[in-house]
Amino acid sequence: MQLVVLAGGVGGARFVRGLRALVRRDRPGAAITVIANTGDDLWLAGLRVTPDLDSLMYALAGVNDEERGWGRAGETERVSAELTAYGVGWPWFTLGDLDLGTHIARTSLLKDGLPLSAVVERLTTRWPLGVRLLPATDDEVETHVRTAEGTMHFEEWWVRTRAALPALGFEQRGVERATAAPGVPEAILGADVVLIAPSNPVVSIGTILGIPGVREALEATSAPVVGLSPVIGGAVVRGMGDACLSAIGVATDAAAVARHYGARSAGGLLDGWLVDTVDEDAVEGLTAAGIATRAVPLRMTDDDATAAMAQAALDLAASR
Ligand code: FO1
Repeated sequence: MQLVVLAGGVGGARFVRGLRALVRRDRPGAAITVIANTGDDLWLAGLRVTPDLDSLMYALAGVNDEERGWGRAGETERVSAELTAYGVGWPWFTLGDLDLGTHIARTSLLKDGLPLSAVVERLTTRWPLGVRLLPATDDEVETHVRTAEGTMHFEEWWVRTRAALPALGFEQRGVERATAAPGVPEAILGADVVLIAPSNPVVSIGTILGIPGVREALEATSAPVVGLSPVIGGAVVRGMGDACLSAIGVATDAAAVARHYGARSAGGLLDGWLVDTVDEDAVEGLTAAGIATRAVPLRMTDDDATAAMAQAALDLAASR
């Protein structure tokens, strides 16, 4: 069974780890391919930093800082302090010493001419992740945020301003020239199920969907597409995704996000959608709109809870 997941960083990593646990326990023959958002990526201190790929890699390798959701466990920041002393990089965007090892290795391989997807493959051979990790694209497509103070890289908006500056719009710099990374369309077309992780619908999932070739593959695949709501009881579970949703005029609500993604039968993305039990009242309306919806517990409190969510998503996909 070929499972494909579209995922961002922090929420995506938690979800994929639970899906992997489910597969290892119940479906050992299944394979998982993760298509990761690369819109948060940036050049900083001369290094290529890829936040969502790194959150996924570190979490699946079991070396992530579980508390923060990004970076490495047991991190130190000696080099970062030196960079700040020299006024290099962003003092408010900490690159830990172990994390810098990843960025230096990635940048070195990129400079050797490897495309990002080959770099990811090379870096992840260090750990048995149990999934295939693919960047949505090998091209540099960075999310920039338009604000009243001007346009800035997503990471500056997200980390320096804590998404407190109202976002007037998002732009994917270079997306018109980009193509999906090798293996991405094939994975989607060959999938038995495509899952949309409970990641940021705008800057993570939305960015992946905007990469030329991705949406076409999603329209063409015979696989059912089932998403899990990143919004529970009118609030995003982590992060500041609500700031992104309001910027595009979508309410921070489980049903609104599903309608934003759209029903596949009406030219949108979703065949199925999982909402948390507190959002049970959304089930009837969404199902009537062509998005088969079920209400199940969606809090990823641990791998078992997340595995149960993943099972519910696979059950919903199978019922299509
Ligand atoms: N997030 C923060 O809130 N503060 C930081 O200093 C920070 C540094 C950082 C360095 C590398 C990296 O891969 C991620 C980092 N993040 C930091 C998290 C980052 O903003 C998120 O991983 C995503 O880009 C948003 O979900």
